[in-house]
Amino acid sequence: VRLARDLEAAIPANELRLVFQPIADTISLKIVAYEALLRWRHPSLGDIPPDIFVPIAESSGLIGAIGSWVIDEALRAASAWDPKVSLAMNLSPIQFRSVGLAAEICDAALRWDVDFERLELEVTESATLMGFQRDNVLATLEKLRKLGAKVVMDDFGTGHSSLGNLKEFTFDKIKIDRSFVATMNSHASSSSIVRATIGLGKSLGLIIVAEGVETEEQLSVLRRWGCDQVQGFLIGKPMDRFDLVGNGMVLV
Ligand code: G
Ligand code: G
Ligand code: MN
Ligand code: NA
Repeated sequence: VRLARDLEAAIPANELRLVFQPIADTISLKIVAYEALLRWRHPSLGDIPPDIFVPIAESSGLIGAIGSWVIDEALRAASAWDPKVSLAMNLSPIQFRSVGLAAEICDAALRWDVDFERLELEVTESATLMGFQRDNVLATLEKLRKLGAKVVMDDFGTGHSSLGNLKEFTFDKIKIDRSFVATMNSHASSSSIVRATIGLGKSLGLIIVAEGVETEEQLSVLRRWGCDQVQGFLIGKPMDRFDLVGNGMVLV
């Protein structure tokens, strides 16, 4: 209750910010996108991880306002990047309850003059599974896809029925959850899952991203298996938008 109340004040109090984590091409290691990740610095409790406060925002109804802030702020940042670099944003399933979500993303992209082709919308499997809003999710994602945005299945492998979702929804990209990547070199089952997911994604014509890549060894295995893109501490940590300048990505 207390955190929910504090979270309500967080936007006006400027306690929320976005950081941006690079996603690179597996072969060239050139940065192809940044994922916007939300951070909250609580005035007395310090940094609260999104795993804690995003669910609070979802259950308290604050995710609408916070999600709108994220969309605007992320597009503002992306407007200063090399236009070849895409912007990945996380969308909560709750945000799809608003019929205005597609229009909101469109407005922000137009306002900040960012091409729709540069937008990657990350949804988790649970988002696509919730029966009562399946149609909403589908309609909204299709609208945005028609305009050129890419739809990404986030945290692949951790949801309920990954394969059913892949069949029923049109995705452009799959992100293999970092829990599989982390144990790839120690658990044969993880490495089989990663390898099979890459093969499955390729046969469906999807771009495959591995998350949580921390070691050269993981990178070289992912390269060998044909994973398209990589994200993780080896490539780069989430950074403040001003620190992206050092990466040569910021134009203005
Ligand atoms: O940045 P970090 O790895 O701590 O993020 C943890 C989780 O919080 C991730 O699963 C991510 O999807 C989620 N998250 C981060 N930023 C946002 C955001 O802007 N909106 C939503 N809905 N979830 C986010
Ligand atoms: O959207 P998603 O839930 O996947 O968010 C990615 C989260 O994973 C972010 O919170 C980010 O800080 C975290 N993360 C990114 N790269 C790494 C990594 O290489 N190792 C670990 N342990 N966490 C990572
Ligand atoms: Mn994500
Ligand atoms: Na993820």
